[in-house]
Amino acid sequence: MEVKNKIILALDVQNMESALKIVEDVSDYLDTIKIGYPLALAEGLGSITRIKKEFNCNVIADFKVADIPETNTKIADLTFQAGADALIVHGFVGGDSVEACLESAQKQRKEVFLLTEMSHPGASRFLKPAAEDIATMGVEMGIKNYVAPATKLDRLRKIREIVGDDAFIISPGVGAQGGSAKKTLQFADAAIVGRSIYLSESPKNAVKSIIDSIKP
Ligand code: NUP
Repeated sequence: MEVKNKIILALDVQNMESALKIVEDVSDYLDTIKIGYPLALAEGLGSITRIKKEFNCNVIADFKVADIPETNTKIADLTFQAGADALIVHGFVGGDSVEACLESAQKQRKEVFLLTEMSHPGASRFLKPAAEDIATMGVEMGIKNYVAPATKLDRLRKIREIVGDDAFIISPGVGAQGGSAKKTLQFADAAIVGRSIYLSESPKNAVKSIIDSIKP
């Protein structure tokens, strides 16, 4: 996936009107939007369809899919049918559950992002010990896209080492969670930024200043 300016907007607002306003405001600078539960549960899967249609942007559905394979297939099919280009899937549930999402993606020519370790402090207890194994599983399964944390650069670097330079890593935790875009992009291909953009009085200016901050 090509991500303009290496920044992905996490659009975690809870109504369509503000979602559309924010995307419109940043659309000269960003072309990749991550939509997760806050917007999809508030406004339905149609929020993905509408944003994709109105802005012709890449949409990554962040549903952190983590169920048995049969249920994962249904979730993935519905999400891709709604227009999402990619789906974020948890790795800790195991290869069969991830494979179900990959098969759904392949049928519809879409992509899967494998979530390895998470960015919040609580992830250190259960996910950290498993994260390297999850990344290794992803490599064995031929997965190209990964999610790894911007708040833990040593962990992000380790996951990059495992998945290799050809893999595509997107990294949440920049801004509100304390991560730096510039440092993150030493190891990741794109940074995911939510609150620092959508809570700003001017989302466009917030994006511009992040873009400035990552210039060499
Ligand atoms: O490990 C993760 N951490 C994380 O913050 C995996 C994620 N998918 N996210 C998501 O990234 C989170 O749900 C939110 O949508 C976004 C970060 O938003 P913010 O902290 O920049 O507001």
